Amino acid sequence: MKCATVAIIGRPSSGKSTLVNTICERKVSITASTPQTTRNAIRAIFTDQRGQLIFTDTPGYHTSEQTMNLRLQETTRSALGDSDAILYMVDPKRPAGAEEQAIVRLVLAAKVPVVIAINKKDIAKDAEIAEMRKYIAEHFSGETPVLELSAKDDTGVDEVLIALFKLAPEGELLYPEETYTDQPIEFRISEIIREKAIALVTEELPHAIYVEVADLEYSEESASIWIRAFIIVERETQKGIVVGHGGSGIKKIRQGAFKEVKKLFPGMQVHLDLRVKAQPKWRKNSIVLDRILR
Ligand SMILES: Nc1nc2c(ncn2[C@@H]2O[C@H](COP(=O)(O)OP(=O)(O)OP(=O)(O)O)[C@@H](O)[C@H]2O)c(=O)[nH]1
Ligand SMILES: [Mg+2]
Repeated sequence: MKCATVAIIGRPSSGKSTLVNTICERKVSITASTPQTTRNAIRAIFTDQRGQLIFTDTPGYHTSEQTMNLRLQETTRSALGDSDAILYMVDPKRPAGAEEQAIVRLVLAAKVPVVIAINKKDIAKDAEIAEMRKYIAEHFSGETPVLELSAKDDTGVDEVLIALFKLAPEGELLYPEETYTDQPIEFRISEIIREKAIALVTEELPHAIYVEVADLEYSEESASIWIRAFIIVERETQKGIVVGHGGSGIKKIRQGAFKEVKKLFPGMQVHLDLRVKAQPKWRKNSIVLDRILR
């Protein structure tokens, strides 16, 4: 049996969370078309007859000095330090710049085996992939596996797993076979709601949103669960954008989230109550950040 912990690192929006979802064949980590979606180190566990790969999906590495961003960078760096291997994901649609360079430095400094995944091959032009390969060859040894894939279309993903199992050490499974994540249920619910809220808004607003599950009440008697959650924005004026005309926005978020949250509680009746509130400057508030960026 083989068993390895694998940190997935890459720039925001390179497709890290999409990949773990494809590998685990379910939503383990939320995704969005806007960058900087993942805010925590998210475990995604894959097990088959070869053994177990314990992935850590990390926040996209973005070089900015803002308080929250520095915390996200720290989360990513510590995931790298704790891993047997790194899966370094690049987006060939975006030219490598200073940010990519900072990631290359981190990856090399970790001194663990690396597999490089050139993602989005379904939309990348041959010239863009060639350009990315050239960049990689300038920084990594010729022995580093470089694979092309589409995390979205599930092409080339098996080859990534093969490459990772090849370098994984022998070891017993760390998690039971059927486990695919270790996220607490409140966290999963809040992430699902955040995904639906982010999908609805544009520009800077996705970054101004966090979600908190305030109440989770089980009733065994009626096989039901009551969930009360807050979607929190930074300014009063942003509340209306989330709520939408005549409540259409919040209704859409609730419907989308409800469908997925229900799957987490099979056979139970789910009640999902969503409220929107503003909390000025939460992204600089260390009490909030400590709570949501565990
Ligand atoms: N065409 C195409 N789009 C992809 C592929 N993989 C991911 N995407 C899209 O890229 C966007 C970002 O995907 P995510 O998986 O959220 O990216 P991420 O690297 O986790 O982003 P952060 O959490 O912000 O670091 C989404 O719109 C995905 O649908 C792919 O293989 N092909
Ligand atoms: Mg992500």
